[in-house]
Amino acid sequence: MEFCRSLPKIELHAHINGSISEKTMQELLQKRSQEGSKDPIERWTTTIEKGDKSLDEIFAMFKVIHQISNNTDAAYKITYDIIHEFAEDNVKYVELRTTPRAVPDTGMTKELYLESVLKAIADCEKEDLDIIVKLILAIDRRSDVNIANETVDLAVKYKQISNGKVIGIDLSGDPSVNDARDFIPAFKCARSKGLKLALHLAEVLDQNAETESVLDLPPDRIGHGTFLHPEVGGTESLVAKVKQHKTPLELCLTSNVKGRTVKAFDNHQFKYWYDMGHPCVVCTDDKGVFATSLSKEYKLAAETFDISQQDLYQLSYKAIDHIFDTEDTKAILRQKWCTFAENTF
Ligand code: 6MZ
Repeated sequence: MEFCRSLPKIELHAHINGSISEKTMQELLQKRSQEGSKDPIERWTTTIEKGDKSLDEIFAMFKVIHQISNNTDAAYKITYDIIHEFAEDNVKYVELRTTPRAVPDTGMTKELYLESVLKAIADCEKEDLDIIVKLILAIDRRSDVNIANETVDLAVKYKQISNGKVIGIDLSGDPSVNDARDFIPAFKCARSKGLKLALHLAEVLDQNAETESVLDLPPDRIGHGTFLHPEVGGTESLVAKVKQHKTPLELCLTSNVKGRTVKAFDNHQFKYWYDMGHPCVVCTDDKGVFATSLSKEYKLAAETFDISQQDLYQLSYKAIDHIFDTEDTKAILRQKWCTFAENTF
């Protein structure tokens, strides 16, 4: 664990409202009760520490989290705390992702929400933390095409205003709902405006047809890709497309096992792709909800798949190739990794 903690790391798949730590959640709840809020939420149990839950139960948890993070102050605090927590875990570069959200009751518009998140990122930057933070805007697949187009417009607008902090579009949300193909025009529009695409694909079984079409874009990265390969219900054709484009996979071990889409760690799709030398990036997904950290995920990967310290270092070093930021940022990061290697091996 000590090695995994000291290893410089890249986090490319972290949903803001799933990454809230227990500490932040308690502080937000305390503030609410001091303000006399009459919420039904008395005691928060964020994490799935003991025993796993189905994806349905996990999505129900997001609804509860969203009740607490329903105002701009909370959005700011959550983002600010998450960045500090990743920095403490030796994450040197993080791409956070979030779904723009409006809550009329508290006066929070999608714009005000994003401005709070971006202000937290900017304030952390001023503190000289040793971490670079970028933002991806998420399209929730439960929403309709008009909302997806609005999200792309917001990403374009805030990419400019924030001087490149917003760098991409994600597709996420309950994977059993709707069809990802409906959003292909929105993805193409985003790409034409200089945004990268990090899309959740094949997170659940029986999505081969939509996955096949979306892979033709192709996306710049794939979230999960749990059911791509034939052994688990995917197809050779899906695998061929992912391999042809060398599309990196964002892999979240704890999330998939706790969410019961993968039976056990040693069944995780990480093994299939890593063993063939395909680009794999270890990520947390929702470090709060799943009670994990990026260091823990590296340790899990090392223990489960018998990866040496040198190979673990390579795994984290190669993640730099798959960030959405510029070549200049990649060069800065590579320098940090080389310094670590010189001092360690
Ligand atoms: C799909 C997920 C997810 O956007 O409010 N989200 N979508 N699969 C997953 N695997 C477990 N984990 C999180 O963060 C919370 C939202 O992220 C998406 C869901 O849409 C969830 O509502 P934000 O910051």
